[in-house]
Amino acid sequence: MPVIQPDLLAARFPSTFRFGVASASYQIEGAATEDGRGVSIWDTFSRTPGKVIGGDTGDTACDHYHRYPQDFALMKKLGYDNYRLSFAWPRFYPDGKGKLNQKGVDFYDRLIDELLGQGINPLVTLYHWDLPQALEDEGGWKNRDTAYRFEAYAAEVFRRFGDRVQSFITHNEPWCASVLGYLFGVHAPGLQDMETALVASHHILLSHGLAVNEYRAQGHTGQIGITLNLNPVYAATDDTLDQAAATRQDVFSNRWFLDPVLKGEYPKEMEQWLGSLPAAMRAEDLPIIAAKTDFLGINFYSYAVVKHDQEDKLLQLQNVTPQDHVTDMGWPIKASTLRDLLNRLKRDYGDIPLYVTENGAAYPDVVEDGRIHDTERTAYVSEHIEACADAIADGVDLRGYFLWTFMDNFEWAFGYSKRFGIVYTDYDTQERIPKDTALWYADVLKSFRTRA
Ligand code: IFM
Repeated sequence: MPVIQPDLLAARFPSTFRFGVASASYQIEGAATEDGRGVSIWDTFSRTPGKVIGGDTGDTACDHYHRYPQDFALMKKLGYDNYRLSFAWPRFYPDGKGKLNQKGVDFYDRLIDELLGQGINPLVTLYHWDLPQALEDEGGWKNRDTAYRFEAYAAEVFRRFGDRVQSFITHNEPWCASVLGYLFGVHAPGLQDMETALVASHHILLSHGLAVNEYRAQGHTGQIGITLNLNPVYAATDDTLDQAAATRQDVFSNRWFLDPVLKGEYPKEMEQWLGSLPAAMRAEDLPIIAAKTDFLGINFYSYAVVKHDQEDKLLQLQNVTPQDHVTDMGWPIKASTLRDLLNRLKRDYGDIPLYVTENGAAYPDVVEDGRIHDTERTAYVSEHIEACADAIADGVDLRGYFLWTFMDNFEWAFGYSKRFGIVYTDYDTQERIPKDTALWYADVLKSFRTRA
């Protein structure tokens, strides 16, 4: 599919639409021990041999902690005027609770002021996976108390930043935090237990609802929501067994989180599949979890095609998604599935305002004469922005699109081996080089701002 011309693409969006770029604290900041920051579960996990490719850690990452003024100046130069970032809980509360670390607060004070000074609008995520290790030592998200500690941290952030930051996201991808972290063990804290993952997911969602209620109680006029990573699922055939397999995968990947947040209930299929839910997933928490949000954030990367397979232990299915068109992560690409997903959300969950809070692709970039010709990434982004425009034309209330990610950074268990940035990071020199996609996206945003 050809890359669509920036002005033609931009013309398809309403003037209120927010285009931006996204990032997360542990992936870019570095300065892991500076100014009183506490240890996070990702410090512990990445320093454990064998957990992250190449033994990489976020100790230095993009050194954004020291270079944010230059990074924001580059954003401004490229015309990116909406920026989704996350705050690191261990900078506020090194032990997750107790005494506030003033130097951590001061850092984000300076950072937010710098952003606003550059005319860039911040959207702040409170939790993008860097749980204070001290809380993990007390059980992490499987301990109900962590939800109340999160509420206290969120309350402090809202009090201090609620005037300057108009958009907050409570959690980023609770599916990853609980399933990758507590069931598959490939993310921090690296546990492998189904019941623990279920309970962790419930407490994360509880903490989300508590934070939303706290935001309202403080009387802020901005907006608050949650970001879920969603993966549309298709059955390989019309066969009823394959259709049922697709439903199971959809419950596992999507409805486990969508239903409690937007409907105040867990999918009944979960109980059929698991026998019963753990007692710690208290039914009386569901009205809190379903606290009304102002929007739903969606992180979208790929899709899945599945068929029934009795031999598979977890969900009795096999992933048969075509592998002929994949990114460097091996994630299959089909942009029309984003349009399907956005329409499905409207159909099944009502007309809640939606944001694509992440979308992007990793490719093995090479610098040639100071340029990075990342044509595959440009095509990926162009097709997906077009899918957003199609969904809006279908009547979906989509309000924004945030590209993942501004610059190459620490890609969790893949360390620095995967590059998702539209700006190239030279990890030896910390030089930033805008890739061709960054320049193309700058043109889209320029056309968007100046269109008739
Ligand atoms: O890098 C991650 C991000 O932290 C969360 N969403 C998916 C991205 C790519 O894997």
